[in-house]
Amino acid sequence: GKICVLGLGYIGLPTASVIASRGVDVVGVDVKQDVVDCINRGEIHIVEPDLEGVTASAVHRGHLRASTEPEPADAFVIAVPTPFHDGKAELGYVWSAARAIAPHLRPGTLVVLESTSPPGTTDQMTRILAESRPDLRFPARDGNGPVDVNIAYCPERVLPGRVLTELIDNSRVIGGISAACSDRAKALYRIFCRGDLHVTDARTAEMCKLTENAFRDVNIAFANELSRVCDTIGINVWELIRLANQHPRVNILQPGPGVGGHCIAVDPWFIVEAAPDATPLIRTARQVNDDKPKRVLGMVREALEATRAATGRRPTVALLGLAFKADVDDLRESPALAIAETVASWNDCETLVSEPNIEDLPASLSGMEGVRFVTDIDQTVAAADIVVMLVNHRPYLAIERESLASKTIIDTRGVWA
Ligand code: SAJ
Repeated sequence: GKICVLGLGYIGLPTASVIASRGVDVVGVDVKQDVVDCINRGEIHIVEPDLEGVTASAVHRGHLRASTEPEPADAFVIAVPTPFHDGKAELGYVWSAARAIAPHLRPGTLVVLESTSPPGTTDQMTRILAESRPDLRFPARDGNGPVDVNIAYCPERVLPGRVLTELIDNSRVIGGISAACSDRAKALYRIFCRGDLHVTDARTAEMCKLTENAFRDVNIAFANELSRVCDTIGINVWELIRLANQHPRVNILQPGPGVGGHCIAVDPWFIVEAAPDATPLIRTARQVNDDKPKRVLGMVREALEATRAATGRRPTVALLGLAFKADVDDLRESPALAIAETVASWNDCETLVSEPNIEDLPASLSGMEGVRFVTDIDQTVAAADIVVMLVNHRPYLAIERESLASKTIIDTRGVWA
C-alpha cells in the first residue's frame, strides 16, 4: 500500500523516511514549497543525527517523494503542528489536513493522527471527515457496524537528537476510535516499529501523550525549584541531586535555564485547559519552569554591574548556546534564545553569541547593536568577562576549565559544577 504523511517536520519527515526505507511507497506533504523541494533533492531541512542518509536513500530509490498536495493513499498519517496560544490549543492545522485528505478517502482507508492534541480531537476530526464525505461510513466509539474509513490516534514519543532509534524501538500507544481501527493502525506501525504496540481508546491515547510530557515538566520544575533553594542557602545543587539520586527510589532531573522545545513547555497547558480547576500542580510546575529564564537574567545583570564596577568598561558577555537543549538546532520555545534576546536588548555590553548547530544569528538577534555571532569557542571564552553556559552542547564540553579561571561563570547546566 501507499502511505501519505502530512507535515514534514521533526516528526513527519523521520516517520515518512523510515516507512519508505522499508520499501513502502510514501508521499510526504508539506505546505512549504522549499521544504518539499529540499526533500525531493534528497536533502533535509532539520538537524537530526543519521536522518539525512535515510531520507536521501529513500528518495533516490524512489520510495519517498514530497509534494505540497496530498494524493490518494491507503493510509494517511497526520503530523502537523498543534501550537498553544493565549490559553488555547490551536488545532487549525489538523482541521486543514483533514479537509485536504477528505476527497482522497475511499473504502479501506486508514487515517492516523499523531499530532499532540487535547482529549477529544480525534473524535472531532472524525466528525469533520464524516461531514466532508457523507458517501462513506465512519467509525463510532461504541459502534461495531461496518465502516469504510478507520481512524486512530497514535502519539509520537521520540526524543529530538535520538529520533531514528526511538522511532523504531520505543513502544507506542494506539487509540482507535473503535477496536477495529486500532487493529488497522497496529498493522501500519508494525511496518517499522519494533517496540510494543499498546491498544486503548483515542481519548486515553491523547491524554497519555500529554501525561508523559507533564510528568517530565513537573519533575524538571522540582529540580529547578531545588536550584533556587540551593542558591538561597548556599549549597551546590548538582552535587545535592547526584547524592539524592543514589537512593534507590529517587531520580531527580537536572535544573536548567528553563524548559523549552515544542512539547514539554506546551503540552501540560493542554491538560490545564481541559480541567482548569483540577490542575494546581501542573500549572505551578509550568510557572516554576517559565520563571527560570528571568532568574538567569537576574544573575547576568548582577555580573554585568559587578564587572563594570570592577573594570570601569563595557563588559563582554559570552552566551553559549541558543537551542532548547543539547545537540539540536531547534530554537523553538528556547529559554536560551529568550535570555540572549533580553541581554541583547539591554544594550550595555558586548554580547558574543555561540550556537554550533546553526549558521548564523536568528532574525530576532541579527543586526542588534553590540551582538555578534561567533564560531570559535575558545576565542569567545577568552574574550569574555562573563561566560553564560546556556546549552550543554557537545563542543562546549571540551572548554578547558583553566581558560575560565579569571571569568565570572553562570553555569545553568552544571557543566562545570
Ligand atoms: N530539561 C531540563 N532538565 C532535564 C531534562 C530536560 O531542564 O533534566 C529541559 C531541556 O533542556 C529542554 C526541555 O527540558 O529545554 C525539554 O527537553 P527534553 O529532552 O526533556 O524533551 P524534548 O522536548 O526534547 O522531548 C520530549 C520527550 N518527552 C519525554 O521525555 C516525556 C519526548 O519523548 C517526546 O516525544 C517529545 O517531548 C514530544 O515530542 O512530545
